[in-house]
Amino acid sequence: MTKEKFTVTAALPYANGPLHLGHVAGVYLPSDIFVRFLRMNQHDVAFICGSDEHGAAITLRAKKEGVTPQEIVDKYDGIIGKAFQDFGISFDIYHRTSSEIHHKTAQEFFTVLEEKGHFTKETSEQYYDEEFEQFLADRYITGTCPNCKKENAYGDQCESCGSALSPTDLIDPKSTLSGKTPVMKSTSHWYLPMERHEEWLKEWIKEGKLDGVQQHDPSKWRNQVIGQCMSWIDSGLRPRAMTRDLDWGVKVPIQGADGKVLYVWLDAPIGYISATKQWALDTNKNWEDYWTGDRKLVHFIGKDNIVFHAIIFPILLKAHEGLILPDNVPAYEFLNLEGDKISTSRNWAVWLHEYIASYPDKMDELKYVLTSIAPETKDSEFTWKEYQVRINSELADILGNFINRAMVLTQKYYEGIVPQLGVLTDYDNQVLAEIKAIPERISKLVYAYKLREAQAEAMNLARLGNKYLADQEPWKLIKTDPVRVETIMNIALQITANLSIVLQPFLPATATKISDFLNFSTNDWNEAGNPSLISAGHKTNAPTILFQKIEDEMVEAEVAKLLATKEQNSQEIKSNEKVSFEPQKATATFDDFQKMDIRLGTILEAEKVKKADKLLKLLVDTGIDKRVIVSGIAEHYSPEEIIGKTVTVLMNLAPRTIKGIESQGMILMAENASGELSFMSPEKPFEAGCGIH
Ligand code: B3M
Ligand code: ZN
Repeated sequence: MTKEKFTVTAALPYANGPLHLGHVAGVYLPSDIFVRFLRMNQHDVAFICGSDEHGAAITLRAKKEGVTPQEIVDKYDGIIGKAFQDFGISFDIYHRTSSEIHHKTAQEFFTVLEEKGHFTKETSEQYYDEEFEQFLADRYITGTCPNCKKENAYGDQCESCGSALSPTDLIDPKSTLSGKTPVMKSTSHWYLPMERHEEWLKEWIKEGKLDGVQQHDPSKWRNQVIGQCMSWIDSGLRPRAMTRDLDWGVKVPIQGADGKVLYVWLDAPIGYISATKQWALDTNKNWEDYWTGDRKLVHFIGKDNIVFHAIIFPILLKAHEGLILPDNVPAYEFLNLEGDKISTSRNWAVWLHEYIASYPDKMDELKYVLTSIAPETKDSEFTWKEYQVRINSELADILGNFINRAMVLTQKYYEGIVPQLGVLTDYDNQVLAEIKAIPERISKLVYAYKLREAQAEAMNLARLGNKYLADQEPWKLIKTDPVRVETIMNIALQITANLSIVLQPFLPATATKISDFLNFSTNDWNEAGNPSLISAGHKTNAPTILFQKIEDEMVEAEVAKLLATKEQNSQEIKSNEKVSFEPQKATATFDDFQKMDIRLGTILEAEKVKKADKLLKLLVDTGIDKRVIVSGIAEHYSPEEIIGKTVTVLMNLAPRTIKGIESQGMILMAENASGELSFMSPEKPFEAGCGIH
């Protein structure tokens, strides 16, 4: 394998909240596995990350917590950075976009593009919140997504379908600050005319070529990445504002641009470059070496970041000139949690720092489970039950069991000394052939960004070992054929040694433990596949148990914790309900009111209307007659519970035929903010027919 150069980035997490398992499974763990693997193959690698500390994600959080944006980023940068360290994500640098070097780098970048004529300055009407005296971009504005029609899409993107948006795309836009419908107001900004880049982008994304020269292999790009980019390009690229009217961010480096900062999606990816600069300063390197020449730039991201990394940042990099464009943008889908979307605002998440605090000796267990279920090509789901099953029946019963048997029997039979390899059977030869083949299969999968399958392949080596010992039963043969047992144990120890290598990218702590047991260690991937890694006569150590089984109590406690969150959320929703009632309607005259005949009526009969989920057919005693009324309350009341109730009836509403039934009037209901209904029943036992005036 030729040695290559890689700059690997992991999406900069917003310093507006802690990390949850979705972030870990879909960005940080896969990038870490990839990088550990590259390092073991002696490629030249820089692994870059840091906190994204600008943009509305930060300022809105600060407003919510009643503190300054600086306090927010300091707090969460600390929590996130520590969690990465404790969990064991092996960044070369974890930097911050609030740093001086970043502000300077981003401003210089902007200036280069401005001077080369890559921006246009335009004045336009933008949404503005009059109450808060602020323009509304990005997360300051929400509305219905024009693509997937889900509510609460942001002004820059929809988190449901991942599409990138502009505020004016939103249906029924509302200010996040005041909750009100914004007005339009004029302001000037620097725009990136993306449409100028359409042609080369198409060729580059679909064919991997830039000016006819092959840059990357598009068959290695995930379908959803190419698909999302092409659908964005095909729907027509438009100029995109690269500056904002805000006071938190990187100041626009142009005179007279007071009160304007760089768009967070302009400054954040440049954060990869400024972090590289800082790292180069710290370690005596040239940062340019990591952003120029024959180096592969790889961005690990979540699917909601695709267009920013595969379209906008490449435009900026190319426009700047001299910098490399990404070789691949492995984007991950979303990880759900126990049947629901992970949500920071609803606290529906397993927080990494909390997991670490609760289970400080179970990092590899979590890594294993998250890689096994990683949302590589479609959304996937984490449940505590699956966490338990995978650890108990895979890590403990297969890997742990095999290693323990191999090491314990070596202690027992040979006082820890590796025995001789003797005459080989066909079975032995098959096993040795597999030892040779597996590392190559893992390599292929890792280079294809199929880390889930790659880890499964590494586990296949443990499966092979476990089965080999179970089939050969050295514990029985030791009495009848001790010479044969030497060969079996030698092979079992070769498998063990190979596991200490191939597991390293995925389960680094476990691999180290196995190395300690064996008293053998290498971090050179090329040594894997060798069926005689450790020689006869080598002294090994007594093992300890690799994986404790996960008890039902732990699963139950974690699920209970989540359910408590759910309960708390629904309480909060209830207590927030007072907020949004309809404003008063236009004035009605006394005559208007007099026209309406409203009386008490008693429900005599009630039944569901066929093929209509919402409707009940009622027979109501109105004092003057018994009449049929169709009412849309079936989702709130069952027929049985309302028979006999005295309610309020609008008598002289023009009859309407609903689902073939003529409805002669309407039952009046009160409705609260969450859409619950209540009858308007008399406070005293008044009878049907009484008028309401
Ligand atoms: N801060 C992550 C997110 O969308 C965003 C990534 C920036 S990477 C340059 O949650
Ligand atoms: Zn959408």
